[in-house]
Amino acid sequence: MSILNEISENLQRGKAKVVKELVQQAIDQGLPAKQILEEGLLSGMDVVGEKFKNNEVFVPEVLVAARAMNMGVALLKPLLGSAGVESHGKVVLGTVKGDLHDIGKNLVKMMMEGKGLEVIDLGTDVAPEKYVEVAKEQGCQIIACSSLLTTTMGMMENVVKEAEAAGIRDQVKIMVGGAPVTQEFCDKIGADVYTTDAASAADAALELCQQVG
Ligand code: B1M
Repeated sequence: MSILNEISENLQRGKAKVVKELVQQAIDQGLPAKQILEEGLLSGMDVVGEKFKNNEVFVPEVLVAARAMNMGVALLKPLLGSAGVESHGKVVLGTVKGDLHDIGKNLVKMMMEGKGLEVIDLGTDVAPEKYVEVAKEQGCQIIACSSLLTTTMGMMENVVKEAEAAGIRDQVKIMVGGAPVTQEFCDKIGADVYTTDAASAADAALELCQQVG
């Protein structure tokens, strides 16, 4: 098995220490950082994402795989910068104001990063103005909002309104998700994309960034 396959396989099994060692070996062998990232780490995370979507693996497996990916990425980060690898797009992500649930949001972040997107994570309890301020300052193509409470999901409509008021509504796509959120709700508040799970959110975000260019 090639070292890249080994990285991918071990990432899928959540073997963070082994992934770290293998990534270091691949670097020492002179493999390009971009290739190690794409054919080793991201390809492994893709498999995990698909399995998660199909209910073949669950949250704990995704979290350990993501931890393994992060350990590998940490070694590659300085090299990727110098190799001129650009991110596929920029997303500002957070759980809406009044809501402290972050497990799903963190999964969305990991899946998006697994697709090569740059994610600015504002954490939880994020005010509508904050998403918009950061999207504007950082030139994000996407604002992504998570909500787990029926009492806080309405905040997503305020994010849409705030983006309109700030004059950036035609420059950003607004993605929404979380257990109580539905396609109908997304349409009603004028957001752009609703997805049911983190892996689908990452697929949709990549597609949106590719459309925007
Ligand atoms: Co809370 N909580 N909680 N809670 N909690 C729920 C959500 C609840 C359904 C439990 C229940 O009553 N059955 C209920 C909400 C009821 C409602 O609104 N209808 C509830 C409540 C009421 C509360 C409190 C108000 C309880 C209280 O204090 N009285 C309180 C609120 C605090 C606050 O936020 N202000 C509270 C607190 C907490 C804890 C702090 C204890 C803890 C959160 C810890 C943390 O997140 N760090 C917690 C937990 C863990 C839960 C449950 C048990 C699990 C949520 C979770 O993480 N699921 C939950 C019950 C349940 O769901 N079984 C519950 C796993 C996670 C992977 O799923 O986040 O849905 P989820 O993410 C999914 C999708 O929704 C999607 O992707 C993920 C899967 O791939 N997704 C997106 C998420 N964001 C997305 C964004 C996207 C796309 C997809 O695009 C941008």
